[in-house]
Amino acid sequence: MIDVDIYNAYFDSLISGKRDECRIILNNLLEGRHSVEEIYSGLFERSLYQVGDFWERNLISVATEHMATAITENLMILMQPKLFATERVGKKAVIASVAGEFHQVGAKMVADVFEMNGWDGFFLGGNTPEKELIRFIDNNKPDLIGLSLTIYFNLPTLISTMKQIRHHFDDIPIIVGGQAFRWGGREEIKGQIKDAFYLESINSLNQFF
Ligand code: B12
Repeated sequence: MIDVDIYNAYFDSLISGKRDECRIILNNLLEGRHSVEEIYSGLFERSLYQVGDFWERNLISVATEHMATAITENLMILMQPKLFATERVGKKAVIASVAGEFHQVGAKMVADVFEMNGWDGFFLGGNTPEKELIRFIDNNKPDLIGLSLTIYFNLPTLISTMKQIRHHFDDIPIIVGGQAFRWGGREEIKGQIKDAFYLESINSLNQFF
């Protein structure tokens, strides 16, 4: 667990745009006993959720929220030595957010967890057009597909994308996750698409490793 004072110092630096201070705090945590998962959930996820909360309450501007997200995405690059140190296992996962879904940090974390466990984690980012996703899957023949959803209104797009994937590829398991499922949708996934699963968090990915 990340010390509360360290977290608070990081959060203050993040919303003040002090990139170098964020970097120093992160590097100290990486040199200490903190795992990638702890940093992803206890530092990056927690701070972005707090950014969202501050934005909702008008305590920070949209510009500050954009800046905090950009800083976080840059800091995630510093995690790379930890991610690629693992021996490759010869498996591939394609991870994306569907068309209309611009939130991509969670999906990137999922792809990183696969990389850290020796898989090739192809990360396609946010707002991935359905046809392009299908084409990418066809070209790369992954062992698993992961889709991330944050905005509940994008659920119909997610479901139609999953149906298209299943239409073209009968046997590649699909996992889905993200904050949208706080509002519902888990049953639709389970009932409508073969070999499709909702996963609560990145910790649930351990079943694949
Ligand atoms: C950054 C941000 C944006 C950025 C995203 C940029 C980017 N590069 O990703 C931009 C500016 C695009 C944006 C836009 C919008 N946003 Co926004 N955004 C956020 C913010 C502040 C952070 C998102 C984030 O990265 N969180 C951190 C990641 C790590 O968390 P995560 O996605 O939940 O992922 C974790 C788990 O869910 C899980 N997971 C995620 N995906 C998957 C997939 C699988 C397979 C698995 C196993 C696990 C898994 O693992 C991750 C790690 O633990 C959130 C606040 C929040 N609570 O998250 C608001 C938030 C999500 N946004 C919100 C809103 C309303 C919007 C807009 C509608 C605003 C608007 N009026 O335009 C638009 C919608 C755009 C769209 N169509 O997608 C609301 C949503 C409210 C709701 N009830 O749905 C939030 C919660 C803010 C708030 N407090 O109100 N946003």
